[in-house]
Amino acid sequence: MALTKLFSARRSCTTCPYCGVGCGVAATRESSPATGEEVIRIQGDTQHPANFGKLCVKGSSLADTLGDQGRLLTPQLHGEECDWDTAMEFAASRLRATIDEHGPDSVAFYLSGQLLTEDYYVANKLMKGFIGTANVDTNSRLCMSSAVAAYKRAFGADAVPCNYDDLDEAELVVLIGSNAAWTHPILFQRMQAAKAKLVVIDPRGSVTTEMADLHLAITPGSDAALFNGLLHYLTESGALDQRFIDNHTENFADTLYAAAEWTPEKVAKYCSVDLEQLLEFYALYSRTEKTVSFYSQGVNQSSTGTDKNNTIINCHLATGRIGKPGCGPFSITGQPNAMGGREVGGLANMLAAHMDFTEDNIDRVGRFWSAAKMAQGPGLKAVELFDAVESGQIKAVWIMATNPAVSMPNARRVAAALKQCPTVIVSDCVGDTDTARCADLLLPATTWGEKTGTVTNSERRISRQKSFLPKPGAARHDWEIVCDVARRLGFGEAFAFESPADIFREHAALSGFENNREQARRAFDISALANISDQEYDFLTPVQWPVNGAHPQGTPRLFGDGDFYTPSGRARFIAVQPQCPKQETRDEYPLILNSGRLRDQWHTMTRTGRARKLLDHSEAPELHVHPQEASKFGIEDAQLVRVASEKGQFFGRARITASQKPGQLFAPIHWSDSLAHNATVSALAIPFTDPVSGQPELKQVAVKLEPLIAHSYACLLLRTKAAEELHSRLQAGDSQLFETILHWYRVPVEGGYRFELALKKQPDWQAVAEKLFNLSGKQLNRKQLQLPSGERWLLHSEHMELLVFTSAAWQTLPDRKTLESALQQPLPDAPATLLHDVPAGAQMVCTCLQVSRKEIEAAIAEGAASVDELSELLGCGTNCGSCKPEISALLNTDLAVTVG
Ligand SMILES: Nc1nc2c(c(=O)[nH]1)N[C@H]1C(S)=C(S)[C@@H](COP(=O)(O)OP(=O)(O)OC[C@H]3O[C@@H](n4cnc5c(=O)[nH]c(N)nc54)[C@H](O)[C@@H]3O)O[C@H]1N2
Ligand SMILES: Nc1nc2c(c(=O)[nH]1)N[C@H]1C(S)=C(S)[C@@H](COP(=O)(O)OP(=O)(O)OC[C@H]3O[C@@H](n4cnc5c(=O)[nH]c(N)nc54)[C@H](O)[C@@H]3O)O[C@H]1N2
Ligand code: SF4
Ligand SMILES: [Mo]
Repeated sequence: MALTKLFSARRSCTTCPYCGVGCGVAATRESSPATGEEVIRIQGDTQHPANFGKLCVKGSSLADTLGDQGRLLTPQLHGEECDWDTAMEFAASRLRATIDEHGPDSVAFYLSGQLLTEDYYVANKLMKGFIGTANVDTNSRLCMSSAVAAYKRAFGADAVPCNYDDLDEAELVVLIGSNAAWTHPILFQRMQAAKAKLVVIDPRGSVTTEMADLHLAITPGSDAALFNGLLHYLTESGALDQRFIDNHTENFADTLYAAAEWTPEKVAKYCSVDLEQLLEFYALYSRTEKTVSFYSQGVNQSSTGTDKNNTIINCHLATGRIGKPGCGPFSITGQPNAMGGREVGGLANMLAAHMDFTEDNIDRVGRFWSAAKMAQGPGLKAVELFDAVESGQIKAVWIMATNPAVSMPNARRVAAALKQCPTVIVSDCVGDTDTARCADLLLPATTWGEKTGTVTNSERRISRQKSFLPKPGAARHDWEIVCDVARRLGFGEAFAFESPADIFREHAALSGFENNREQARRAFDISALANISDQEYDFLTPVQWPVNGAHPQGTPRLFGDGDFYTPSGRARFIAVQPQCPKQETRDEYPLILNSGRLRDQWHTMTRTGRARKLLDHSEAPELHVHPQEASKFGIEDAQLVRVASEKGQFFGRARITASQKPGQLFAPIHWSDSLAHNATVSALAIPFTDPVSGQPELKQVAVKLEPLIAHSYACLLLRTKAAEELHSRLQAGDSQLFETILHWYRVPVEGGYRFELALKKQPDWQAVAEKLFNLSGKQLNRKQLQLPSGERWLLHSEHMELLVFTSAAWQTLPDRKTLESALQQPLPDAPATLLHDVPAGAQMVCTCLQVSRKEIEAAIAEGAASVDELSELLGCGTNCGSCKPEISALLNTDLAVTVG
């Protein structure tokens, strides 16, 4: 995408805005040889220790997600554009009035692991030190809070012991509830290169499990039993490190006692895995000293996620496999700055800089901040927070850099609660999101490429994000917006920051403030950075905390000395009684719905959804179903289906695949009401939460399934203006349209949008065209074609503002890429040609080089026998390599699993 108003240095080293791997990115301004315009070229930063120059498909497509289209460029008050002064006065006066009338606990902030540390720090400081409430929570509650709680229980601190080198050095990597091949691709590539044995624990098959030496497809939610059983086995097989247990831990006996009943036989039955395979895993773990457990949402997003995390940690403590190269319990973070949020105290139960709400800490932080009004205890956690919005206890909420109307469990109720909340402020870089539609005040924020600050990745490494683009429109940085409101609330002195560097220095100073054994020893200490100059901040080399007097160059690994942050200095074993998911299947809801990520999309698609090529891998909401279930419910591949729980419904296209187990379904989390009809998967989850961490159970939802029978299908190509008109009608639930439309989703294309519709009946297209697009009947041409598969017809306007293709079967509509070309160059005979075109359905495996699954399968049939051979032949996998695991899975025809 061409960008003309560029101003900064030619090459800028920054960090990827997506996953918690935290890859270094080099953004370079270049002039395009074709047009002479300046363009941004994105490459991996070869100097960055997270990725050494590599980027996955999302990172390497970053340039395609830039540009002003769809951006929120001016503040909007009640749907009308306004200036910043009006916007800020509204925000401050509403907050002030609410606090005056109902007290500080009637206001809340809901933040995000995608904010930079500096943004996060000022928001947390404003609420907890000056407004006087701890009602500040974050989407990390849905993501990492069980991992945080488990680390704190075990180590006395939220401190990740390991680093990425441990993945290189490990001889065994156990992935638990992680689809790393898709969600942490660059780390997965590192694991593959290191050739450690790979065991994957996941109820469903995925590209990650395809690459595993052993895949244990356990019953959903049964992980704690598996690891209790492992602890028991380690004891029986003499694999304990008794010295470590005696000298550096506590509570071992009780924990072992709780695990003792979990014999391999009992575990195999409980987890429904093959006993021999289970024993193979246990034996492998038992004999492999260099073991890393790498875990993520499959264990975190559970009503007993903290316990599950602790059962994993228990096994590392029992074998002393912690604090040594190639070892450790490695909770991998999802968002680019989930860690930074944890450091500043972005979670409602933390105060700041790894201090929680003890009297001493409240006093300590209060003195450091010269706080006007310190919060006196923990605030509401995400689910409680939105419940309080619903009940009216919270009367003003400010949401920054997250989309809770899509990502929270029982999402529709969250949206409804927001709609009736007296004051909702939303800061986002994009204007059209499900959450933005609930806002009274919309604030345009800068985003990646424009903003400046720091992020911390999964291995505690702090890196710089740097701006290389100007602020678009009237957008402002999140920290600037917060500080402006703070000043208007009368706290100017405490928020007189002039730059992110200023904020960072204060944050670093607080981390070291009275941080010692006598006062309050904390793991998070970056005091060595408290006095860095602006220039040093700008050129900060990525560094792992603690960074203090004792470790001025940072600390790659923690706990090597067996000294922990608990009062006794010993790590704690936690005795766990495994529990089933709270959302239990029953007659009416007999299936378990699992949800997660796709390879090429990021969350609610506000960024990745703008890059056309990232939709080639998967462009529509989908549902993965086992063949047995499909035949039971009368579902064919690619058919539209409805999944419903007692809370909501989800529509998607069935993908029949043996990678799913019978009784289980899987849906991607990425689509929302902004992009499709009934495609918000979190709307189905009942918000049961973990009692320790407050993290909701998102991975196991009891549901029912049924086919949706469409009368016919239509594919519409519209230029931007007409597309926006249709989109707003669809979103407003236009009853006339919905008399004929069963389901829709939208795909951005060059020059406009493509809408895919499943129809209840054919609408009167001429009337629709006239009403929506101001095209009179005369301007529309109609062409008809009788094919063996049925009648197919096309309606188009003279200048191709509108092209409609309809057919009885979705699969027989023409190839979409060819159709899309008609919007770019309206050829006089295009429509007729298009009607005859090849059918759709070629899924791209290699997004970068545009190599489809069909091409790869054909080459395999011709004799290509390795990924390398296919790469040489077709080019697939030669850019970012994110698709290599999938190519490898296609080569393994025995498995014949449809992945993704
Ligand atoms: N491409 C892409 N990458 C991303 C993101 C993205 O949006 N897109 N988001 C980032 C974020 S914020 C996060 S948090 C991470 C998440 O990274 P992951 O946790 O790897 O991703 P998910 O797809 O949510 O879920 C992982 C796996 O958990 C499995 N699972 C479900 N139930 C259970 C269970 O009971 N036990 C076990 N053992 N496994 C289970 C699912 O089948 C799924 O394969 O990804 C990050 N990376
Ligand atoms: N069913 C189910 N639900 C889930 C999950 C699941 O696996 N299953 N996973 C959960 C997890 S782990 C996560 S992390 C969440 C993610 O869910 P969300 O956080 O709700 O999703 P995002 O799309 O990442 O929302 C980020 C928003 O911030 C905006 N944004 C981007 N950059 C900036 C910026 O610099 N400033 C501001 N102000 N805004 C910005 C984006 O446009 C976008 O609207 O979903 C959770 N929900
Ligand atoms: S693995 Fe991909 S998404 Fe994650 S930080 Fe690296 S380039 Fe970005
Ligand atoms: Mo996440």
